[in-house]
Amino acid sequence: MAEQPTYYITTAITYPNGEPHIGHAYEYISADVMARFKRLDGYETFFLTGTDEHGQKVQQNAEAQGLTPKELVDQNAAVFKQVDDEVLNISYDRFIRTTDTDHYEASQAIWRRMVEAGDIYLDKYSGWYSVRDEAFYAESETEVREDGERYSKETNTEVHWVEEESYFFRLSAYQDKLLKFYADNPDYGGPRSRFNEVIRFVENGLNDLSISRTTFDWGVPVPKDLTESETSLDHVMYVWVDALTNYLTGVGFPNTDSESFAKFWPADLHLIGKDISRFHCIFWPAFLMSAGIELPKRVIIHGHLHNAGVKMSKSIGNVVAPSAWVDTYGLDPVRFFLLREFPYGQDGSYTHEAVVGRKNSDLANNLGNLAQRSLSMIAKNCQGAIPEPGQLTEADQAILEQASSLLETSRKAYEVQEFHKALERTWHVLGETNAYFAEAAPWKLAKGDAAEQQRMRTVLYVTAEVIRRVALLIQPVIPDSATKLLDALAVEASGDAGATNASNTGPRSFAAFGDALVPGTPIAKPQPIFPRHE
Ligand code: ME8
Repeated sequence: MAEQPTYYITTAITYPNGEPHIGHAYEYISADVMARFKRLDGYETFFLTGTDEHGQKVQQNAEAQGLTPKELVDQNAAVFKQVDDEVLNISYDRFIRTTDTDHYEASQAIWRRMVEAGDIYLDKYSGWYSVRDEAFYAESETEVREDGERYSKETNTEVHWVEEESYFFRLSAYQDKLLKFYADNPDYGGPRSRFNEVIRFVENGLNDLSISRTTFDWGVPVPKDLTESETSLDHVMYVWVDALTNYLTGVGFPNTDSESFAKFWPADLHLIGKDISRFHCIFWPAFLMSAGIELPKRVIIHGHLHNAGVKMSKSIGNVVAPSAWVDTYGLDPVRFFLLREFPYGQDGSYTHEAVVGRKNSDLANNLGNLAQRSLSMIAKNCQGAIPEPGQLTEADQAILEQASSLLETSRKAYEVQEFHKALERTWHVLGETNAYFAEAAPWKLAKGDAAEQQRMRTVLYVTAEVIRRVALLIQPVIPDSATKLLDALAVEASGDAGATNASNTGPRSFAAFGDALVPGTPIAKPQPIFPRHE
């Protein structure tokens, strides 16, 4: 038997400072959709997500709340995990926390490798630091504003002057290697426009990076045996060194002989937001080159979501909790809206009207009505079983071919994370099928002679077969509704042969895409699956 291909996908790990918002949900859901697609397409998939728990920001927040940092992160990480598990139906394989014991070991191991490569040295750091971003900025990247404080121009967060002993990573030595790597691997970053911004930044030259801190202690300790001859201070790693290493920890590093590491490293996809592209496209490959570890294959950079065009912020009070949306619209409509509405990679602005529009027109009308009408007719006019089609006309064949092409179209779109394109094309085919159904008018044929009744059976068969193909392919996006649809069509669940019309029979592999509905299979009177939002 051919070896099963593997796929390793990660999200950014979130700072568990506040509550998850719809922007976080966007990232989790899009990674989940990608992971589900690969699983259904036959890949052994490992999906990693979690929380980024160290750093000055967490320590300061904890102090402000009268908690220890560990108490704060225990409390908040549980909230993020609960949203993944109970609100968004995220099919991750591991929820990593950077306070997990194995992660300390992994972070110290990569540090040792970078020391062995001669890329880490002790010096003094003086410069501007944003605690909010956990990032260092050159003076030219900052400006003093009206309130007299200094801010990062790019992220509008306040920066403070930091002067302390620090270990440095020789990032400057990696400029040429990185540029060569980008040239050799043009798909490393996507979409191209966002990757180009990173490349331009590297072309302008790189400074060495401060990678340890001594003025607080909430972090992974720099291995003591390496430092005792050089310094009397206790250093903890700069939070981004340990944060990025989570992707290695998740699959068993430093045990590079482990089965999971051998299977899943290098990662196939890091899925992240636009504000952290430099960390993933510059620092991360440089650290890995230094440590002699293979580089990930791709980083996809998504845009940020804004509430009716306004950036979400606690002070404005326009932060949307994922559970609020799911309660209002239902989970599958929310998942569908997020992936269909915004070209992946671009920023997006959402409104109540836009979500309702997608829910009602795309889901309830174009898909829901078509399924409900055709399946009701099968239940009523075809003795409750998938009908036997007659001779196919050109129109029948054309619509079936359009539906057949959706597997390849979707694969191509998913490969470069153009989720919106896969869905756009799928709904285009549904639009054509609606037109085909209206034109053929099977409800009129039902009242006609034997030939017309045969024609009705053919039209109903063809329509149901298009719905089967569409339902298979949209399982990653709307898993619950697609499963109900496949149940209603009595499509066998993978590995569950013989199941007919049982409810919630689980996912169906894309391996079944090329099959067809079997005439004579009994189906029950359909229940509506896609309610309208009133
Ligand atoms: O950056 N719309 O964590 P984080 C879409 N711990 N995505 C958004 C968003 C919005 N409005 N706001 C934030 C960190 N995000 C680090 C990552 S990875 C080794 C360490 C995205 O909690 C953001 O772009 O600030 C990022 O990808 C993720 O949420 C976590 O952001």
